[in-house]
Amino acid sequence: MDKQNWWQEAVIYQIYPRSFQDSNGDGIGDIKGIISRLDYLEKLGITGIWLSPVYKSPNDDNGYDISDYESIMDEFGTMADMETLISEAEKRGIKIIMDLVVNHTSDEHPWFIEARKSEKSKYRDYYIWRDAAEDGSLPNDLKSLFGGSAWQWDETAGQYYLHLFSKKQPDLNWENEALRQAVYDMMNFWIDKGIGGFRMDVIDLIGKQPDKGITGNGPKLHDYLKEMHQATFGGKNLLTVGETWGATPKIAKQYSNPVNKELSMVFQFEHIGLDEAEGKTKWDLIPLEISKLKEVFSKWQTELGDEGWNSLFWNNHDLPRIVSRWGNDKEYRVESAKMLAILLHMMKGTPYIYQGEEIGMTNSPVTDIQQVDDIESRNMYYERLEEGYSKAEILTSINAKGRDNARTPMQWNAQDNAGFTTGKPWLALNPNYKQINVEAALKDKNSIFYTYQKLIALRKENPLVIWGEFELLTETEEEVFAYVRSYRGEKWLIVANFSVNETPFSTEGTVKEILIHNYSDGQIDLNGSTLRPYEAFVVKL
Ligand code: TEU
Ligand code: CA
Repeated sequence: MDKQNWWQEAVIYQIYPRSFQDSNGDGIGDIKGIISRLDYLEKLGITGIWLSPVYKSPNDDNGYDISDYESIMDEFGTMADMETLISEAEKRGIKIIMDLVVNHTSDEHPWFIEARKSEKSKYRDYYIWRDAAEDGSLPNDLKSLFGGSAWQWDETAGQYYLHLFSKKQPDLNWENEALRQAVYDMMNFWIDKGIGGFRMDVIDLIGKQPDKGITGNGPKLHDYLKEMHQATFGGKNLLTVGETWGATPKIAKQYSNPVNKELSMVFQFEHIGLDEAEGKTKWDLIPLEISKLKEVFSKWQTELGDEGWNSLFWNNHDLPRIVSRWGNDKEYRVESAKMLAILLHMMKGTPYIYQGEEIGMTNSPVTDIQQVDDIESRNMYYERLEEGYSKAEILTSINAKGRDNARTPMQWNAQDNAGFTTGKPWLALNPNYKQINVEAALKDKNSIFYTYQKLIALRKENPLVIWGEFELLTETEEEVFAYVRSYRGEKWLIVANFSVNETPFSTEGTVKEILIHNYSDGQIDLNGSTLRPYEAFVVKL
């Protein structure tokens, strides 16, 4: 594996623009708002921003339904603002990674508007159309990930079109060469603006074969990515990260082995599925088994070897807050948030921090569906009501897993609306912003923020964190996740107690230096000690 890529040493921060910082009091975060917070991000130490979509969009799925890839959503600002963001970030050593959503467009994209009008339009075949079956019924039983059939009857077209997400997100037909070329042209438009790369939304779906019921990992997927690489970012040393729900280590190597000339890395979701009941959906919860988490992470840490690269994340705009999920957002919020950060950031791969994670933001419970904005949660609510679930049951699932948990506005200070907006926020704030906010975190030298800052600094200063081998310690209590990183004769031990209880721990070796510790009173004895609730540390052996 080449060792010269900036993205292997990078730490990326994800911004969900709608919820980050409003600059004009309309209650919606915007690009000027982001620019005003770049100094904060520089202080944290991150070197890249993954910006969730800022393109023109009717917002059926908050920007993941794009109606014009080459202009900016009015609420977010202008193309000039976007160019300022790229250059202001650059001044601070931060690259902007754009969200590339090309599995589908909005149904309000001019391509789709033209496509549905006439079979003769050159855009018709940009999308996936099928006739009704003989008896008028659906082409097949493919389901949308947002509920219901994936086929929508279009009166004007006189055919069904495919939408793996909402009805307002028709799927693009990647078999059409002109469509592929149009996507590459659009990517080059952004590359020419000086961006640092792309995060590729549900990219593993573009090789779909709907008639065969194949959606993920279709037969032509990798051909398309190789073609895209060559036509756009190849040779430009950009970061490209694919969102690939179905990736195994073997598949991840196909994508990210540099010799294959596809992507830098992918987001794999195996760890994310561990609290879902087998064969059910994300809404059907089971408790997390730490042993499974260890198994999944060590598999990914060791199996890619030199033939691929990992991305590391706990959170994004689709997932509940990690401290509420696998930490403890009550008594041990600070300790457990730091524990989770230490555990993840000392692994091999490129870490991603989702906005607010660095101050330990928590899930934001709702008591009624009217408080929910997210299309996925809303669709599921009405579908399950019909299936006979109780409102209470459904709300329990939404509070645990709903996407709005991650989307409540960023908590900047203890003033009105947490300093996010002077107007009415588009989505209610988490009421805990008076305690949990950036201003308070910056004032407290023991805050979660400074743990993230320190972890980023350790990564920048120590090649071991980037390149070192990973080895899981297997002789520990179930709740203790411990591993060793080694590089050129140096060894670091990382220990994390996943339990609210005291847990015994012992291993061979002596501590040469404590590099980071989530309890402030320093002593660490490796030969027979007791870890405190959620205690975590990194030591040089
Ligand atoms: O997410 C892909 C995706 O499959 C999600 O819908 C996922 O199933 C669910 O959110 C897990 O909780 C991407 C984007 O990240 C998401 O925000 C978009 O809604 C979706 O694609 C469609 O573009
Ligand atoms: Ca605004």
